[in-house]
Amino acid sequence: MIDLQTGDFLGKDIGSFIIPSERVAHVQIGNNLEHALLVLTRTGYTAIPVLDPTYKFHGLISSPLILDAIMGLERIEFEKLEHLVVEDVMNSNAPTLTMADPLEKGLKLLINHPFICTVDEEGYFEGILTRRVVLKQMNALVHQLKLKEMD
Ligand code: 4BW
Repeated sequence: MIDLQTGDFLGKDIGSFIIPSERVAHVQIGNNLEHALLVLTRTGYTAIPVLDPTYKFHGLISSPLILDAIMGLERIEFEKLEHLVVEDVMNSNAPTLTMADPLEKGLKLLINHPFICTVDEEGYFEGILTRRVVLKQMNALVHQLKLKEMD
């Protein structure tokens, strides 16, 4: 919860707002697209992080990227799912944050992205900052400010 006494919501480190890596669904760079589509479908998420076996962050994979990769001229080429790997298709230009970044930086990035991956200084994956978590905190802040106004 945001503390109104100490204030400065936007200046807070994002560390306390992230979903830790062990609770984030992910795939590995060498997995085939069939496996990635299974993970996306089973978890219900539209995009998830791509890591290597040492947990280094490499990019994001999403259902639209997978569908685009198997889209033929006249039909969806489902047989490609087995042969293409995540590394061939993922978005490797996704922005990242570090735990020490201020929430303000995360907030700006979340305007255009539903979640941002957090990495350490060597690029190892630490977790994600999602729109849901930030909006929940902001909603609580607005509510507290409203109650304070009524005092
Ligand atoms: O399975 C779900 N469980 C819950 N609790 N909420 C879900 C689930 N699937 C979707 N949602 C809700 C969340 O509010 O729909 C929003 C959009 O989902 P998305 O993007 O398009 O799949 C969710 O918003 P969010 O929590 O702010 O999450 C933003 C995005 O972050 C999600 C997904 O791409 C990613 N994400 C969130 N939690 C994740 C995750 N990726 C992997 N593992 C997780 N635990």
